[in-house]
Amino acid sequence: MTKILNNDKKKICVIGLGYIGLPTASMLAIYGYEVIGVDIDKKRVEEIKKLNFKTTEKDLMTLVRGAINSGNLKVQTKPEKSDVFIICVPTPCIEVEGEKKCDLSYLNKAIEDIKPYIEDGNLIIIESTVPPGTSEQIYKKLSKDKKIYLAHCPERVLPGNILAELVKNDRIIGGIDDKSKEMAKKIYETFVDGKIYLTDTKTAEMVKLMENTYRDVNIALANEFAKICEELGINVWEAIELANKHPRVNILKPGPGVGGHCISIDPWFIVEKSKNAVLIKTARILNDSMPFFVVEKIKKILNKDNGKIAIFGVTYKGNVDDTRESPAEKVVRKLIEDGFEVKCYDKYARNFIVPLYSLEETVDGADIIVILADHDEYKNFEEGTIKDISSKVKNKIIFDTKNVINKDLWKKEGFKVYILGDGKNA
Ligand code: SAJ
Repeated sequence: MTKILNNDKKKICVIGLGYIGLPTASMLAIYGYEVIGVDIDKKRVEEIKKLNFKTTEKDLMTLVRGAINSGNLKVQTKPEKSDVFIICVPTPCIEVEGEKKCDLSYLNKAIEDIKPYIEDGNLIIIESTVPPGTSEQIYKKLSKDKKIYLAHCPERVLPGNILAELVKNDRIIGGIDDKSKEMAKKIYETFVDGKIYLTDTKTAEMVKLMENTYRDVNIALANEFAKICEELGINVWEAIELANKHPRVNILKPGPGVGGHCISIDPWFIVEKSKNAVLIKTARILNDSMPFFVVEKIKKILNKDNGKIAIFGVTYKGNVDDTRESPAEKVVRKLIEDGFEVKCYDKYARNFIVPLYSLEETVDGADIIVILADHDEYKNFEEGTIKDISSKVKNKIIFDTKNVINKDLWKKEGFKVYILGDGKNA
C-alpha cells in the first residue's frame, strides 16, 4: 500500500528516543508531521543530532538522517507544546519485597515532564508496556484539570527487524473513549500498512502482555523438553522438528534462557496483577533457571570445577547488539563466581559486564568453547577459522546451547561437540 504524506499539520512530541521512540519519531517526521523527539539523556540527543549512534537495525540511520534533513524532526532534552504526545520510555522490572513488579518511575517522570505543556484537546499516547489498568490511572491524573484524550498503542516490533515491522505489523489501539481511539488511529495509519484494531486501554495493555507471555511459556516448554530429552537419551531438536510437522503444533526452540527487556519481563506484569497466573510464573522461573542449567552442564562436560571457558555470543539473541537481560550475563557471572576463568567474544555486542576479547584471545588455552547466542557468524564459521581456533584451544570441546554450528566441520577438526538438549551425546 502506498502511503501519502499527511496534510494535517499536527505537531507531535515523542518522549524517549530509544529503540522504539527514535524509529517512531523519524517515521512520523518522514510522513510530514512536525516532530519533537525528546530524551532526558543529553549524550543520546547529541549522538542522534550528529547521526553518530550505534545500531544494528537495518536502515535506521538512513531513516533518522532523512527525518532530520527534512527539517521535520528536531531532537532535544525538553518537551514542547504539541497536539500529540507519544510516550516510549522503558518500563523495566524491579523487585519489591521479593515480588517482581513493573517499575513505572520513567513513565511517571515522563508524564510529569509533559504536564506543563499539555493543553485542552491534546492526545496522549502511551506506547510503553504497562500492567493492565495503568492507562486509566494516568488518565485520571491528567484529566483533573484538562480535557485530554488518551490511548495505549503498544509497540510490537521485533528488535533486529524494527523498521520493517513498524510498517507491516497490525496495531492494537486502546482508547479511553471513542474519540481517543479515532485520533490515535489517524496518527498511526499514516505509516502503518498493517490493520489497526480498536479496543479499550485495559484490553490493549493485556493484549501486549499476552503476546510476550505466549512466547515465554512456549519457550519454557521447549526448555523443559530439552531437560527431559537429555535425561531420556533423545535429541530434543530432532523431536521438536518432527512434532512441528503436526499442523497444529509449533514448539519454539530451547536455549540458555530468555533474555531482552520484553519477553523475560512482561509476564511478571501479569503475575503482579493476578494470583491466577500460575503457569505464567512457573514458565518465568523455569526460563530464568536455564543459565544455571548451562553452567552445571559445562561442569559435567569438563568433569571439573575450574578451567578456562571461551564464551561466544553475549547478546540476548542472535544478530543484535543488545545485552540487556542476556542469559550470557547470568552464565558468565555464575562461572566467575564458581572460580572459572572466562573470556568472551562477541563482535555484535555494544557492551557487556566483562571486557570482550578478539576471537584469538578468547580461545587461547580454552578448556571449552560455549556458544550462547545464535549470531550468523557462528553458523557460517569456515573450515579455516575452525582450524585456527583448533590450534589455539587447550581442549577440543565445543558446547552449543543454540544448536547453530556446523557440527561436521567442528568434528572434522577433532572437536567433541555437545548440543544443549541432545540426550544422545549428553
Ligand atoms: N528465544 C528462545 N527460543 C525461541 C525464541 C526466542 O530461547 O524459540 C529467546 C531469544 O534467544 C531471546 C528471547 O527468547 O533471548 C526473546 O527473543 P525474541 O526474538 O523471541 O523476542 P524479543 O524480546 O526480541 O521481542 C519480543 C517480540 N514479541 C513477540 O514475538 C511476541 C516483539 O514482537 C515485541 O515487540 C518485543 O518482544 C517487545 O518489545 O515487547
